[in-house]
Amino acid sequence: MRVALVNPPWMYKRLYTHGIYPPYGILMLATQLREHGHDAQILDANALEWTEEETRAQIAAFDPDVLGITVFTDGFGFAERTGPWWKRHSGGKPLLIGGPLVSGAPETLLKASRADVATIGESFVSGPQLIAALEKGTPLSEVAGLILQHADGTLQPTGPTPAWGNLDTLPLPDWELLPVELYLQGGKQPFFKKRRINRYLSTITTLGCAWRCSFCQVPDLYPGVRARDPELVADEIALYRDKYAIEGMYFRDDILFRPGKIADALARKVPGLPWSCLLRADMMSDGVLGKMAAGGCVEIRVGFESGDDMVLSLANKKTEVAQNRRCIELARKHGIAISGFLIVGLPGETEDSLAATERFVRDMQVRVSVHFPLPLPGTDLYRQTLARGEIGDEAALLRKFSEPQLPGAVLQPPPINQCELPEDVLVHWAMRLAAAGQAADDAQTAPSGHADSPF
Ligand code: B12
Ligand code: SF4
Repeated sequence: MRVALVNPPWMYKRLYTHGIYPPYGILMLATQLREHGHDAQILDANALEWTEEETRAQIAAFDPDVLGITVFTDGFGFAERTGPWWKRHSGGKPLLIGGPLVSGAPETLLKASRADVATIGESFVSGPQLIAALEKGTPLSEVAGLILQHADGTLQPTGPTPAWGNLDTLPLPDWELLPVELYLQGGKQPFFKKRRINRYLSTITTLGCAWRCSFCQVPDLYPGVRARDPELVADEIALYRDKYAIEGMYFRDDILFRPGKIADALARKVPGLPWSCLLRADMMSDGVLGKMAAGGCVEIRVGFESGDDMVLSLANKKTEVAQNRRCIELARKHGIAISGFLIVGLPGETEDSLAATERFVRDMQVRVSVHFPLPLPGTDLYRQTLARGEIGDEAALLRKFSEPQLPGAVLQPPPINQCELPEDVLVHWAMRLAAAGQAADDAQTAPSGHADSPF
């Protein structure tokens, strides 16, 4: 079958001027579908900088039998405008939607986009089965892990999503399905710009997370934790070094599990190749950071979130400020650059907690990117907001997520305030914290690694 999988133009692009990011979910799905003999193509509107109209023209030109759209946080508007267009244009050919926002709010996305099928959670098993069923004309209700939308608008869940048990048996992503040269260069400004690493790719080694922070959807998206064999991860990276002459690697895992083991494998198989990843402070010890440095790690980024233990505890973060401070010291001891993320306005936030966060940033002289909390469907924060009666119309909320970011703003003010402080106070503190983080970054004599997005 001819299957077009679309990575929509990102509305948050303004935040990501320093790099482009592969749509890993549809990259994996397209790779699998091609292995099954389908003509699957990715229409990468984000990387190729197509407008919505250009994207629809590209879809029309490819003329697929099936259209699929991946929907992230900012993708509601595109799905809402493009789904009905596709139905009219194609005379009713199938429309599939998937991705994190769909998994969190499937009913709202199905209604708005008029899609026939939503995949829930991962689609390593359900995705190929779904396309096979469409090709053969067998009932889609026999494929588990979907929600079907019938012509009369009724919705039919097809049962729990089957998980792909052993990630090592998944095919490696076929980067040729994307404009790989653009990704290698990291967009207009290289991702590792400050380190003068000009060619890099990324990979994912883990699905799921062992923690359950209130604002994060990952624990709901992939229950449990599955991780790839570090030796095979290192083999994949060696392959990219040989095939694409990469000079660096970025791990896209939410949290890189077993960083010491991965570092050991990289030290043997791709010695000297610099890499970077996301981690939790409480996973870092002197020994692990030493191994990571020896294995090529040049930068870690950590979800500090707040400089106040009460705010961290209410967010179920399960790390303490002292652990974040210690992690920064240890990383620097091993010559690993460290930066992190803050969330301004989590439940329990006060001017005192924000002042504590500012002290943390200034004392530690650490670069931070600053965000407001989004109640993402599928998170505990969303459920808390819903229980307070503050969600109302879910479609209106998701539409708000897909508004372009304000020029020059750290982020738009939170769509739903999660604390007692007024919005203008939160915006003021967010700017102040961002400035403190920037000052820390400017003060570093050594290059601090990523010049990339605030995410
Ligand atoms: C890498 C990453 C990024 C990268 C790149 C994003 C990208 N295009 O891949 C960057 C850094 C840019 C990024 C930015 C942001 N991200 Co992000 N990111 C991730 C991360 C860590 C991995 C995504 C991934 O590749 N997963 C692995 C693949 C294999 O899984 P998948 O995408 O879910 O796809 C599978 C299925 O969903 C399905 N599928 C997906 N699409 C489709 C389409 C069809 C048609 C079908 C049939 C199936 C299907 O098939 C895939 C294979 O099974 C996830 C967390 C996570 N573990 O998923 C957060 C996550 C997706 N991000 C999140 C957030 C909040 C953001 C930001 C808003 C943060 C911010 N404040 O700026 C921005 C938004 C950017 C945007 N335009 O949407 C949330 C999304 C919540 C939501 N409901 O949308 C997540 C879940 C993390 C969290 N905190 O909860 N992110
Ligand atoms: S924020 Fe990080 S540590 Fe917390 S649940 Fe999400 S992935 Fe896990």
